[in-house]
Amino acid sequence: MLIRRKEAKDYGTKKLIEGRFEQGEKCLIIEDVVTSGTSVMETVDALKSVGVVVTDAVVLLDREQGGADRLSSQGIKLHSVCTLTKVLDILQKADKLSAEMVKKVQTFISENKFEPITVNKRAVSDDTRNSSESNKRNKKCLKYSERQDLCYNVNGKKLFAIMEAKKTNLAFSADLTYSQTLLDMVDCIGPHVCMVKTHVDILDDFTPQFTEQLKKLASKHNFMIFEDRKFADIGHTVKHQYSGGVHRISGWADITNAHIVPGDGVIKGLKEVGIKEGKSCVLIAEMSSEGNLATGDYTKACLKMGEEHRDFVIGYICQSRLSTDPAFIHMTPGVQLKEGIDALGQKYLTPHEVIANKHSDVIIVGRGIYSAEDPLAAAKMYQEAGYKAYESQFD
Ligand code: 5BU
Repeated sequence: MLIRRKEAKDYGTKKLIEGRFEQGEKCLIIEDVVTSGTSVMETVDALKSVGVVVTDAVVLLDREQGGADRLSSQGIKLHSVCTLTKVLDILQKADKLSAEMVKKVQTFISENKFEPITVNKRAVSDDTRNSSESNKRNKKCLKYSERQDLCYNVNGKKLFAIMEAKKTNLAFSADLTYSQTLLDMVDCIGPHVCMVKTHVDILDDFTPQFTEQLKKLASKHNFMIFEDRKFADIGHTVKHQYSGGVHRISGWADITNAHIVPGDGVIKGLKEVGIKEGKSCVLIAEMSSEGNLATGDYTKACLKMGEEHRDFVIGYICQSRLSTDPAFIHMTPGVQLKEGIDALGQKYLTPHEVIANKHSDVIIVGRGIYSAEDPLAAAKMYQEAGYKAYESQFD
């Protein structure tokens, strides 16, 4: 028998899987209740990471909210001892539950189903992108608070929790070149953002103290730090780029990102460093710049890699929602209050277009804030526009 720990003990072997096993051995998972299937998938991932094969899981009660389909799409067959329908039937026949209550529960279950984990075809088909059918499907989106429970990585949960608590889906892209200017601006607009994104390599006066101060501001204002490093090399190299050099990114950035051009070795390399430090990654599935090549099959392959590494990958940089798995967070750069294009091909969409129409989750705004006459007032405007657009999806 093997046991999966929820967290590695901070003493001893630090293993997530306890027990005796040989690589390549098969293991059956036993669970008490399945709702979305997330917990079973986490166990599958932990077992796979140590070379144990899993194809089946047994559950005492299947709440029939889509968990079986989600697991099946990941190659896991779920066998349930009992389903919620059976339990309701037994209780009603034994006069323990009124017909009215049974109906209420059935309605709740049918309205709160989790969609199977699949690659959304909108990733490769522009024709369907604006179709009313796909818009209708996306209208059924879940609230941040509901999605946070489905995340596979602690940083995904944390980001959703911050967005809900601070009522903001605004990420500030702090592309400033002097540390103190950047820190002062972040201190000023910190209450209005869920995340601050940096390009630490454009700072003219970088010192390790800069990252210490940024971390302090992140605690003070409750935002996450995202270093937009865009790793794009083989696994062995990115491991060093992520943990070492002058910037030591894995030590202070909660989230970083990667291009998938090298294949999933880039994710594996980053994961080796980041996962034990509680860090996470987003994959660049699409870009905002004119003529970029991150489209079609490339985007599709990116989503697949994200799903395969969902213990570390929390979402995608993209121009619209791509994955139907509500655990993944979609972040969109190229946002200003007016649509347009800059002199170097950066294309801009409005917060409303990005969140309400394209169903992304986070707007990433740089010059729209730091080049504004009053950056604080601008940040408030973007916060309000982004959050209103999010809420409009539930009207
Ligand atoms: P802007 O000033 O709002 O245009 O800044 C956008 C930021 O997002 C900037 O840091 C870019 O490097 C970053 N970005 C982007 O604009 N488009 C992309 O596709 C990706 C990142 Br990936």
